[in-house]
Amino acid sequence: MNRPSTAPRPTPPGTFALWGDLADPVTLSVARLRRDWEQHRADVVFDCATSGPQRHAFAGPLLREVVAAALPRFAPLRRKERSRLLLAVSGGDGHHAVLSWAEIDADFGNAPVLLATRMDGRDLDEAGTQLVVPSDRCGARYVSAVTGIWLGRHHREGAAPAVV
Ligand SMILES: Nc1nc2c(c(=O)[nH]1)N[C@H]1C(S)=C(S)[C@@H](COP(=O)(O)O)O[C@H]1N2
Ligand SMILES: [Mo]
Repeated sequence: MNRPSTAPRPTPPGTFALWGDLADPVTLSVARLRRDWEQHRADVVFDCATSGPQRHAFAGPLLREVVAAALPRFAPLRRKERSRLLLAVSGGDGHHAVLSWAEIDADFGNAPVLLATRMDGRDLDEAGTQLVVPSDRCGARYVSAVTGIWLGRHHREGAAPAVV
């Protein structure tokens, strides 16, 4: 963790940028997610406010393993430093969802959040990876066609606003 990187340029179709408070942003393809990390399965049901319950079968690596392996300097952070990390996941259509790192960290919430390489028997190489949050009841954080994942630290700047 050191100097902030700038926002990435648009990535090639089906790929996403991993960037933020990190020395070296990387661009990852679905093929690389499949090749370089163990694939986990998740059969999920989530609810959508507009279209009702959806059932899907996903496979892909754990988000925490991709972030930790792609950014080796991150791994040695102590638990107390990890507790203020944030992740923002962006779809190419402008849909965004945030997670706290602690939700997925094995020392904290340990949620098996995936970056899918496959959905319902179809590879996602062309569409791009999809965030899979099996512990969510609602589908809004299942961001599809992911183009960016930002990792950053919360910074408290100045005094808290006065309570009115
Ligand atoms: N990129 C992107 N991903 C998205 C959304 C979106 O608008 N854009 N909508 C979310 C919402 S609200 C739901 S309920 C699910 C819908 O999943 P479905 O395609 O299986 O219905 O996708 C989620 N992922
Ligand atoms: Mo939804």
